[in-house]
Amino acid sequence: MTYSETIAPAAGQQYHSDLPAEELITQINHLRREKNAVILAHNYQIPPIQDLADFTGDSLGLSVEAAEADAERIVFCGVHFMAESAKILSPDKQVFLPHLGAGCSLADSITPESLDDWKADYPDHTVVTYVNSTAEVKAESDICCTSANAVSVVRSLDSDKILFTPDRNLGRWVAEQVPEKEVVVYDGACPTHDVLRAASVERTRSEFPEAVIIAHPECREDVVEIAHEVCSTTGMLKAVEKYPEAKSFIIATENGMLHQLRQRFPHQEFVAADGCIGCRLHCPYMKITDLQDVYFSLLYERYEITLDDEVIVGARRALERMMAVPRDN
Ligand code: CIZ
Repeated sequence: MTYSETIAPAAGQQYHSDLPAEELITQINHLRREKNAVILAHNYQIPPIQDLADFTGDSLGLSVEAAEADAERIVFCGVHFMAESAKILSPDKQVFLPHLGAGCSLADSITPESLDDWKADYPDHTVVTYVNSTAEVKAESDICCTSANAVSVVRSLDSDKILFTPDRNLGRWVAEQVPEKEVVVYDGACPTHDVLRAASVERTRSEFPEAVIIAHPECREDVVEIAHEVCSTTGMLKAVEKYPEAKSFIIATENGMLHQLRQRFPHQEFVAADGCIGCRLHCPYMKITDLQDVYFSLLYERYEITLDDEVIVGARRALERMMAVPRDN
């Protein structure tokens, strides 16, 4: 069977292909050329998807790459808010999310309505919203931030009163580093990061006593406190370069990151911080997309991300304001 012979299922039916992985990859490669599409894979995606992508990285970096790419279509292998960010930065391109089940509980923890209610209690505060949020929430915010630039963004603001949303762990970490400002933090969290405790990391460390511990700032305080480096997924790739002599690293973030690290640094060892091959550091939403979803996404041009113009304008303003902030680390 070739890509053109595949029959689209009736409405409500699951798309399914019996093609083996190698054939799916062949068909994906054919389709991406035919459709002038760029395939993006977040660092937390399954390894076969990371391996076939044109670009791998964090959500904002990928959206910026896609905006600069000479492509008509973007297939974003990640979660829903990430594909929205790509659409916000490339409103004239078609953006597709291969699996509609790829949501994000952290992004869903705040809605435009709950943000408005919260803002009403703090009328003098400036709203800083982590990019792990819906486009509508971004559009209601003063400025966005990533886990890489959150501290610089908060420092850059004229205001000393900040509402930080939606991640309470990232917000607490930012507040600790910018003590001169009042940072009121929303009570959302990424369940994949929030489940990890220092005790699990210590158990892993007992097997790798010399390991460098690298943690994502979405982790809880007890984990961040014992880490040697605290950074975004892109920051982790740079952090490893600081330790050319280190034999092993304990990685406290979603386990998809281990694949990127092992590819880039094949002579060093990377282990999941929960000590059980990353079984708890597993985001079900990030892992829901597989090769056949990418194939059907290209073949049937689904599931297209559409956003109201007003939302695009508001969210883009918050993202561009963030992108104009110089990094101070
Ligand atoms: O925004 C992203 O890409 C996420 C979820 C994490 C990171 O640090 O790259």
